Amino acid sequence: MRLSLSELSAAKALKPAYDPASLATGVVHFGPGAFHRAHQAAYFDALAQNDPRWGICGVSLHSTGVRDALAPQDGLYTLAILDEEISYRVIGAMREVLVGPEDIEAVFERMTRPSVSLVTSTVTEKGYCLAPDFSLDLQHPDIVHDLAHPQTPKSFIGYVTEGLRRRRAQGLKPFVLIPCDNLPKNGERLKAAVTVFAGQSDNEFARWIWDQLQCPCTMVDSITPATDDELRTRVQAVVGLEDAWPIQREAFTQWVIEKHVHDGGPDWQSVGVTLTDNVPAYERAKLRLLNGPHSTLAYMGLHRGYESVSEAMKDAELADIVRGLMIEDVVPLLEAPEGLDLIAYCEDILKRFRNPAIVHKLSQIAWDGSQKLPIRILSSLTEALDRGQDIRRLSLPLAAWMRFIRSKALTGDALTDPLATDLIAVGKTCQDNVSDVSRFLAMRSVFPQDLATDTTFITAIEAAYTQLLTREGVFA
Ligand code: CS2
Repeated sequence: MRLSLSELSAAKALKPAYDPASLATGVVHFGPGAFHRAHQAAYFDALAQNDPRWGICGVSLHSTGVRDALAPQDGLYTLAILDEEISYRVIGAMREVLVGPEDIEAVFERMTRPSVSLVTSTVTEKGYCLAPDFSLDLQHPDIVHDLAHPQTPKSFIGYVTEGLRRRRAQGLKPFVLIPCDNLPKNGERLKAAVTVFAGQSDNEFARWIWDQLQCPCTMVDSITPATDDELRTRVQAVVGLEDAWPIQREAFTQWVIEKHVHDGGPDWQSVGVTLTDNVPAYERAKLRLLNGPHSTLAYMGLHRGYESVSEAMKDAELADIVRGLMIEDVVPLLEAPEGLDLIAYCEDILKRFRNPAIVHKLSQIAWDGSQKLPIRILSSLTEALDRGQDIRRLSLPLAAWMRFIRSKALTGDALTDPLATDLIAVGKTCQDNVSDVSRFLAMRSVFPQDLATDTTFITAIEAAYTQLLTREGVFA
């Protein structure tokens, strides 16, 4: 028997204490992948217990997978919380999933409903089509396409802008736009990108967006490994119903949203969302103390032959490198958000990394390194360099990433990265000696000129690269 509204009562899991079918669509979410369904959808599900206005319409921009899995299940899926305690919960907030390219007008119909006052996104770093300086990349092929064909966009930016244009034409207020990706100043940058896009054809419209659109910055956090068949089997055994796409995550979850104006918006605080004026402090701490170490474990751990985060954390030397990087290298660069002890925050993160109840694949975290490393590691490294701090340890993940690209180029395994073609081309020219470093540093889309030509940086990165080549990455 498959999970669905008619079978819901049979599910041996925590069930929605409301009728999912009665929810109104209040949110259009772009990118209804695992992270969204583990994180924001769980908050909307909690809101729905008391307020039926926040049902979600998910919009996939590329694949049909989520729609095909969830449509026969009436949008229901199981959230497995795997930690010291294990629990299973059926989420009812996802009311429908549309596939953008198949149903563009339906997407705009949802975006222009008066009941829809929120648009959220988890489209990954690359989904915002930004240049290395975080401004809209007007050369990006999807942006070029969308500027020429605004009614049939391909990019998230194109959808949002056209949705806003239609709302304005119908005399509706803009929706509140809440990006939920690991991008510094995500709200500020998204708003700037949408305004620039609109301004390419209509300055008045761009001004309307600039004046009226609320696009708060956010910090989102919950470790969410990709779904695999093991999880499907496990969920079916425990819940007693087949579920084509359950989701797993740790117990910890955090959502911090910049204070903003949203008349009649959700009662965020009632479901544990933090509203603050100081999102940058949370976001910098999280990007640099969780995501940076994650990427470090990914590239260094793969180099040492490990598969998952918890396995890599059992390597005492690697765990020491990561702890040192967090506490000695990064913490001194940060301002603590109010009431947060950064050292305790680091220890909690290290404990989360050791969580034996989940298998978080290093290869999953290793995706899109060209987009992630500048935000997660280079940001700290550049500041450490400016302050004259030791940057040898912060250079290790970058050198390990270069080795990772080299090994992909050698084996011919697929590399998931928007710059894959360029990276593999560089990887293929590697000589497996220190001269490889300069080939990577020449990539301006990853390493800014000032940094790439700094002699202290070059020396540190070459030393780290040599260390990885000659020994098992011992850091002395
Ligand atoms: C991870 C994140 O895959 C990755 O790059 O670092 O997805 C991480 O698990 C989340 O940001 C945790 O909130």
